[in-house]
Amino acid sequence: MSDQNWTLEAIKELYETPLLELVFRAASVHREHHNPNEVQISTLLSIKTGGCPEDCAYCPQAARYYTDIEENDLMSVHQVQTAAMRAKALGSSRLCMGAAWRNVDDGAEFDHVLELVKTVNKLDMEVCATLGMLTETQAQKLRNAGLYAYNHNLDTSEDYYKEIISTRGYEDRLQTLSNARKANLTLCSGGIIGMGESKEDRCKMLLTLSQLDPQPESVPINALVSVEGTPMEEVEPIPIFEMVRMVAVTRIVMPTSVVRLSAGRTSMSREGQALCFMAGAGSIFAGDKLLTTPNPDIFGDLEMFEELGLKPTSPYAKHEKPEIREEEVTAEGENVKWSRPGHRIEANVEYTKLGKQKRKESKV
Ligand code: SAM
Ligand code: DTB
Ligand code: SF4
Repeated sequence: MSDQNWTLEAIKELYETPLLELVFRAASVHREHHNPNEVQISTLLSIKTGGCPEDCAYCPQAARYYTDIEENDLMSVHQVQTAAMRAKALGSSRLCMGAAWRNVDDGAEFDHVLELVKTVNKLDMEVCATLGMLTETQAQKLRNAGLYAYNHNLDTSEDYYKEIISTRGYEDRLQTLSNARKANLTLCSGGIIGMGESKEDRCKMLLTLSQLDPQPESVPINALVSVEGTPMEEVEPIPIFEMVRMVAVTRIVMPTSVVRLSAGRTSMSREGQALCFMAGAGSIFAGDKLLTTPNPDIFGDLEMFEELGLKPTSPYAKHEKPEIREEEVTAEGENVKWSRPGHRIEANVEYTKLGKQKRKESKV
């Protein structure tokens, strides 16, 4: 069976396999394509925090919810360089810069992001960015600045997407992934489990990801971090064995991708994480913060690596370092229309009202 030929039935069957059998199969696939003793350390850096116009029900950075994150404008080159150098010294081979934007707008802020990308590229780290929706021209400019990967998650199935976000459509996500691919960027795209979706939704998301040709080089699996003030604040953490299962199925369905054990590690034991590595996770996000929420302490993670005999992966282990090119990129015939589905998600609408009310009260 070629990689893109998975069916929903086959993925669901995998998902229902007895856990230890599933982990064994995933571990076997992992060994065919990856070094099981290497795990990439990737560091997240929120270069622009909060104030996002979107209504993603899981996200503490959506302006309409009442969360107590610290909002920040774009970071300076110096701030980013300092953070990247520290991350590199502690074993990170990738820096992923995140901005709380709906989409990239051309102009001074985007030009500044291009400078940030060049700065990190020159440190010989894999540079990844997650900036929201992107046109092909913008993707090309990022590539010329030395960007290695673009993170843009599908997050869940197309059906369930409509239950968690009303301000954009699934097709926008797929379009951005295609734009990034056309610009020769590697793709990082995965999702979140534990948002109330069904197992079938998880399998459907994996099916869609597996049908991308080529499949994404990196697939982050996040466990929902339920943040107070978001519509998902009361959602219970996903059991660890569901996470292991999801990692294992992802591993089998996309055998050459790096599966990233992403948000949610603060609620996982070392034993739980070790099972995820066994099941094929080949990367973690490290550093005491993800974008806005806590993450395990890096020294604790390095101790865990020591205990498990894991080594951090070197940068550009699979693909070449992108050169910085000073070429002009001109948009030709690009007609960008992102969707505005505008359906109502009652829980989000209620939280938006509550957020506004609380903000008003805190101003008086
Ligand atoms: N604004 C851009 C976008 O939406 O693509 C980039 C930043 S956004 C915060 C990146 C990803 O973080 C989301 O797609 C989602 O998968 C993940 N994320 C956000 N909040 C999360 C949470 N509370 N728990 C787990 N993952 C989360
Ligand atoms: C991804 O899949 N997970 C990371 C990264 N890609 C950008 C983000 C996790 C964010 C968790 C919530 C927060 O810290 O704000
Ligand atoms: Fe904005 Fe991204 Fe958060 Fe959605 S996930 S609210 S687009 S920062």
